[in-house]
This record gives sequence, structure tokens and C-alpha cells, in this order.
Amino acid sequence: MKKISVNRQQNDEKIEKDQRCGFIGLIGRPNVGKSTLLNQLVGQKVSITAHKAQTTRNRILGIRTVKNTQMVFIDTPGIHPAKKLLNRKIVAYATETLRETDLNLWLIEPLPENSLKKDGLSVLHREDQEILKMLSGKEKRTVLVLNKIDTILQEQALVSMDKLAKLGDFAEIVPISALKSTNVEHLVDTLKKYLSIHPFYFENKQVTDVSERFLASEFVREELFMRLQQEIPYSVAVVVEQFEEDQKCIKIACNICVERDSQKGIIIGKKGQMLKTIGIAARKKIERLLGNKVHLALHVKVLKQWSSNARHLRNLGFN
Ligand SMILES: Nc1nc2c(ncn2[C@@H]2O[C@H](COP(=O)(O)OP(=O)(O)OP(=O)(O)O)[C@@H](O)[C@H]2O)c(=O)[nH]1
Ligand SMILES: [Mg+2]
Repeated sequence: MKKISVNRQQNDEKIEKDQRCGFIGLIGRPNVGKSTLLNQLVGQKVSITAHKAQTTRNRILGIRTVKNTQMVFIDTPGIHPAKKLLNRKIVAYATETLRETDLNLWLIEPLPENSLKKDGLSVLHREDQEILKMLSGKEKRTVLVLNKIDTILQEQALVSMDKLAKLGDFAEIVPISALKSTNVEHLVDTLKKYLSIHPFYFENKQVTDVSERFLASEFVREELFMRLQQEIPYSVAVVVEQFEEDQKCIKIACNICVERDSQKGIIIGKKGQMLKTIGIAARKKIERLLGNKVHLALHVKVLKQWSSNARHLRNLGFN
């Protein structure tokens, strides 16, 4: 597995003694901006994002090493009441992460206007009430991150923070906009003091634990998420069948697995136009990631009801 790394100027600087290091979980309900924040924190796209909920399906590490500090962020799937087997598995990835972290960032969106008049737990969305319960039972510290402050007035952010502060014993409350990168560096500075002295877990230049192969499949899935409607994004899984480099380019072939024949037709589109558009957009993203010319072949395959079938899920890597 080839590791994805960047050449950061600071990595060339002398690493001081007394390294500080820790695992930091990004926890929250779907669509609050966890993956957007992870990408900002590591300075490159290692986790896909979309305006639809339940985009992330795996635990994805984003590693940020500056001088003597290494922060290992863990992006997790959004926590929600899950019925389908696939969703139960991905929510478990998130809740199990809580056992392994040194510190957790609980991402939350600004409270809606009708909540600003309320007090106590009722200001929270039901899913956030459950997450608060999970975090409260843990001895680890939680930093509450109020994301998407670019969508509200400062006054509303202050009232939101005031109400949220009363709900738990948070180490800090930090307002940010992950999308606009507002206050993200302040968040990083704030986190440093919660890391223990420990040798680095990863090499200085490594930014993620996922392979280029996995990211290629995720970039295809991101295009499917962005361009398809209703239940279809939730019925697709992307599997890389070929990933080979020759002198001219990297040849990648992916199977897009769907649950029903009708979904296959929609993804292929009239005269294959939809699949072609998805392929071109995904290829451009993969070329940017790999810094190489890519030949991308996409095939759509029906794998009946894969998201509710334990054997299919295992074969697709959801253990
Ligand atoms: N306006 C605004 N939008 C944001 C911000 N952060 C994220 N978003 C948007 O919110 C949507 C969801 O972002 P993601 O990063 O995919 O959210 P997530 O929490 O990882 O979602 P799941 O993986 O489904 O749990 C995307 O459309 C982002 O562009 C922000 O600070 N401001
Ligand atoms: Mg995500």
C-alpha cells in the first residue's frame, strides 16, 4: 500500500525533543462537516464530502505533523439511528472510535432559530442528544466545535455557544467554518495543550492511512453522490478491480455495485452519458491526487440488496 504524503516545509525543520502526539476523533451527526474539517486540517483531500448526509462510510485518518506535534485526526461516519445493516456497521465505526481516541471533537451545527428560545437538552437535535450521552459517559475530554458559523450572524453564534456550554463539561468550545477555513488554525492551537508527550505514531510526511487505491474508489463514489438523486447514492459501492501503472499512465478499473437493475440504467444514463460524465470528473480528481495521467474505466454491476447482505458487505470491506 503506497502511503500518501505531502512535502510540507515544516517537515524539513529539525524535529525537537519531547514529541507530543495523540488520536483525535471527529464525531457528529451526518452532514455537520467532519470530512470538510479533516481535509482542511491536513491541507489536502483525504476524505470525500457531499451536501447529502451519510457520505463517509469508513474511519479515515488525517495526520498533521508540525515541529514536535503530531495530531492524528479520525474522520468517522455520521452517527444516526441506523436500520440497514450497512448503516449499523458504519455507525459502529464511529461509536467504536470513541474507545480509541485521546480527545474528541464533537462537531455541531449552529442551533436553529427556534431552538434559541429553548433551554436545556431540548435545544439539541435528537441525534445530538444521543451523541452528548455517548460523550458524557467517557473520561476523555471533548472539545465542542460549532461549525458553519459562516451561515449565521455573530450574535446567533454567541447565543448558540452560551446554550451549548451549559449542556456538558467541555474542555473548550470553538466556533469555526470548516468550509471557509475560519478559525481552524485557532482550533489546532487550542488542541495542542491536550496532547501528551509520546513519540510520533506516523512518519512526518504521512497525511493519511488510506491507500491511493481506496481514495480512487472514493472519488468515484463522491461523483455518484453529487450527481445522483434519492436513494441511489446510498445504493452504490465502488470497488477497484485494477490499479496498474505503466510508463504512460495509471490504469484504474472500478466496478460500481448497485442494488437493482433500474439503478444500473440510471447510472449509465441515456447513451451512457451519465457514466461518462461521472468518469471524466472522477478521473480529473484522481489525476490531481496521483500527479499522473489516469485511464479510468467504470463498469456498473448489480449486486442484489448488497447493503443488507452480510456476505456482500464483508466482501466489500465492511467488517
Ligand atoms: N456553509 C458551510 N458549509 C459547510 C461547512 N462545513 C461543511 N459544509 C458543507 O456541509 C456539507 C457536509 O459536509 P461533510 O464534510 O461531507 O459532512 P460530514 O459531517 O463529513 O458528513 P457525513 O460524512 O455524511 O457524516 C457539505 O456540503 C459541505 O460543503 C461550513 O463551515 N460552512
Ligand atoms: Mg464525512
